[in-house]
Amino acid sequence: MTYIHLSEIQSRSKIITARELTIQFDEKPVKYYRHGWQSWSLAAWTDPTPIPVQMPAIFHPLQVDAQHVYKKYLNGSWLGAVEFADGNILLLGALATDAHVHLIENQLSGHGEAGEIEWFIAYGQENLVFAEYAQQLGNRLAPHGNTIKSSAPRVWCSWYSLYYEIDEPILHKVFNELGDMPFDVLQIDDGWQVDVGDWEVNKKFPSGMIALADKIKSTGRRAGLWLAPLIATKSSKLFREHNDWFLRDETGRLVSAGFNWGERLYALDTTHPAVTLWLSALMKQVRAWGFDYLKLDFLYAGALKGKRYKDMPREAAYRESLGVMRKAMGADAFFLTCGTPIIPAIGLCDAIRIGPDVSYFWEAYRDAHLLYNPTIPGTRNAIRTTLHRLWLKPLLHIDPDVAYFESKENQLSHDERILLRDLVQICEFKATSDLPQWLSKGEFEELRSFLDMKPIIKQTERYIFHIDGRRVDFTSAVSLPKVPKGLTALWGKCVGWLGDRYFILRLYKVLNLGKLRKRRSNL
Ligand code: 9PG
Repeated sequence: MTYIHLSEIQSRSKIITARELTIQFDEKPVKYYRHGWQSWSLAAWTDPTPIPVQMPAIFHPLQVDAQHVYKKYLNGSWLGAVEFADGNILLLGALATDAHVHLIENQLSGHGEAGEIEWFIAYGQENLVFAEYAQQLGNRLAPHGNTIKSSAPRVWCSWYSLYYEIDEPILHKVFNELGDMPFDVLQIDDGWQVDVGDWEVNKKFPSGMIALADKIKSTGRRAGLWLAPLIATKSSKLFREHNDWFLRDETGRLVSAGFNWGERLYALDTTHPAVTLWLSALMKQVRAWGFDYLKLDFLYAGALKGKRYKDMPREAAYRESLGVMRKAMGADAFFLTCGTPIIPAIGLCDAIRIGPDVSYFWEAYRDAHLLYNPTIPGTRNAIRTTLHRLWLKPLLHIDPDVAYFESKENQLSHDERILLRDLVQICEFKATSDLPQWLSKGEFEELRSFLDMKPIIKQTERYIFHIDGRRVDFTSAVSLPKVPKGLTALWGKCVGWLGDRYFILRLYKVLNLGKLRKRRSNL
């Protein structure tokens, strides 16, 4: 165990190799920077007090690092920081995978989960400290130069308007009506596949995947496709036919990868030689269809705790699987990672989703106040976490998720929609799912000028930016809900309990699908 006192690092940064490391300071911190494990997990400066364990627990594998979620003290993945009364911060960050940081009273500590690693420690002004950490991460995880090959693509993605309700005629209609809107990529999201695990085209696309990619390419754009290659639903053929490919714990039980699509999810053991071959073949197949922009999602599954075919640390195993997929898809493909543990993805992909999903609403009372869940889709959740991960920008393209322009099917206020658009401009990775059919003439033109804009961005305070000289204040999006007390807390527990029941989740899925179909019928 290595001990350091803050006075030893003031005014210069340090890199120390250790498995366990503790930095001691005398003054009580005023804020704590917690950094969640994967794209959707919370990242934010908060009061230095623990927050409730988010509910429902069934979602833990896909929303947080399930290994640490019940810890009573403040903790985060790979890095943590404290802010002192004078505004200076102390950051402790791992320069490797498989590491965790925690804060107990006046001690910020790091723990290498798989042995000795390098730790970056710096004290000073927030922006400088994070910039230096990003640089050091880049030196180690992207040593051949960062992966930013060109400017970020402008993407139309099918998810946030059509959700699962995509089919060939609807997408063709959208592609035609987008006209010459300056998108570089048209990306098909979830809904084209037979099942999660069975990456073959379903009946809604009778002309097949090659024809779909051809249709996109005929509009002069790159064809993009969503896949979740490291998970499978219980009902999939993959799960039934290759049960031995899935991750199990020490006792031989299947490891849960959470719940979605009204089903239990399981994770592939990516170190199994047959799985590696299957993943490579899948990437090559998708390229052969004509897609060269790949949004690979639910990737956390590759880094869950379990007993692997090859005995290696879980995040190192995940990183290796990203390398396998990258190699198979080719360096010329654009690779967006989503639902991914953050640090292990650096250097292997072109872009990374750095927050939870946006939504056509700001915040849901049930999710924010009863379940205390900041990872569930919602625009406020997305803005909060994305803002706190902007420091990753020098390393790779950062995806804040889509912006909205339509007001027809949207519950966001005008100001909320603008705030989200401003954040998207700051990130530079610009996408929307808006259907041309939903956009008024004015909104259609707003979208066009948004895509064409290259504003000058200046940050003057933690949450204050100037976009082409216009002051933008993100403060309204960053605070966390009040910790529920009394009856609200009790009611929250009940809702959380219900949310852990499979039959309730299945019922919820059916009701939700009805809602989505109704939205689509408004075309
Ligand atoms: C497709 C979507 C979209 C979206 C992704 C991902 O349960 N969850 O916490 C949860 C979070 C996000 C999520 C799905 C479930 O969305 O981020 O862009 O591709 O999958 O299913």
